[in-house]
Amino acid sequence: MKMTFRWYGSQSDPIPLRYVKQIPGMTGLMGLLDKPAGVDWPEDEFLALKKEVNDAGLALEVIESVNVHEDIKLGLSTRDEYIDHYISTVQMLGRNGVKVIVYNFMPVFDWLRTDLARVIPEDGSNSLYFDEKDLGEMGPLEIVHRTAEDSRGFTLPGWEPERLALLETTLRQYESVGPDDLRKNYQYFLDAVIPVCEEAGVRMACHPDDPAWPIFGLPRIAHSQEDYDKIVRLHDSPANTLCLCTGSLGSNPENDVPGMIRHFGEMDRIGAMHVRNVKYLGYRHFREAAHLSKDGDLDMYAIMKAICDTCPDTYIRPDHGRMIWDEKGRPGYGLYDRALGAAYLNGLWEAIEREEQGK
Ligand SMILES: [Mn+2]
Repeated sequence: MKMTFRWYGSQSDPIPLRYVKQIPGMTGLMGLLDKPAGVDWPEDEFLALKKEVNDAGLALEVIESVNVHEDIKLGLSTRDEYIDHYISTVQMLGRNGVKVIVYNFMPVFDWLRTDLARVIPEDGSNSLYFDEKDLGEMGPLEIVHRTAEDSRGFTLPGWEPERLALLETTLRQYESVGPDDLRKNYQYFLDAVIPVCEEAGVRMACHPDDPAWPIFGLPRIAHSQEDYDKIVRLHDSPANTLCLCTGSLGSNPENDVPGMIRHFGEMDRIGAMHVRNVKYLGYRHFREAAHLSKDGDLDMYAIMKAICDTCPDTYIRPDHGRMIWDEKGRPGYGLYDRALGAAYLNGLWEAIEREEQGK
């Protein structure tokens, strides 16, 4: 297991890289360039990022948020140009040492919450929170504006201003796209990109829908084991993998998260993992919790054990954290609670490995 950390780049992330390096057991980043979907990533900018990260003593083998353009998901005739850009980005990342690209195929909305700073009454910290009932009262446009206001000036992943400007048009375009249409468009994308990944030594890792069910009547096709079985079959290749995000999948208690890790780990279809905990508050109602098992509803020991047993070499990162100790930062992406999360996951890992060695 290689422990990594999401970092937004020195221009927009208040956390210095040396702080990241000082987290025990931290080996590298899941990094990104802040580019709109559909753009061919410039090599010079990536090389500058890579140098900065490597100079801090960290690896840059996983890249996140190489976002898939909406025209590809919609299957529009303009998609081929955007797929060409994607391919060129994959080739560029591959020749510069990147092993895994984390992405998603969610229509319009990336991850979604109804409150980005919900106070946890027990200890006064706050975390990201979702209650479907609140969505029922707000239309998609309203929730987007509220999210933008709550993010304290930071752009949230998947909520780039360029995309939001087109929101109404895009929502209308999806009215005629069902889950099977979306899967067909997904297959078209994978058929073009995966052979390039195989040559470039890169694995694509699909992040699940978050929360793990359809919203606003939009088709969503990546939130259960059954969904993921279909995705790995769309283009059968060791380069067509998943980024199992325990918090996203775990937002739906019907998902057996450790079981899913074992299922896809044994198939060698896990390219990366996001590991965090969630607390159920009711039907389609949850908040993000500290990583510790007893603070939420996921069995973090069982999750780490499943990783150790079936995909022990994968990249993982603590996913979102709470805001604690009065830290001011991007919701979900503060330093302190993610560092605590990494330390806790490393502790579980050491115990599991020792146990294995003792057998
Ligand atoms: Mn995640």
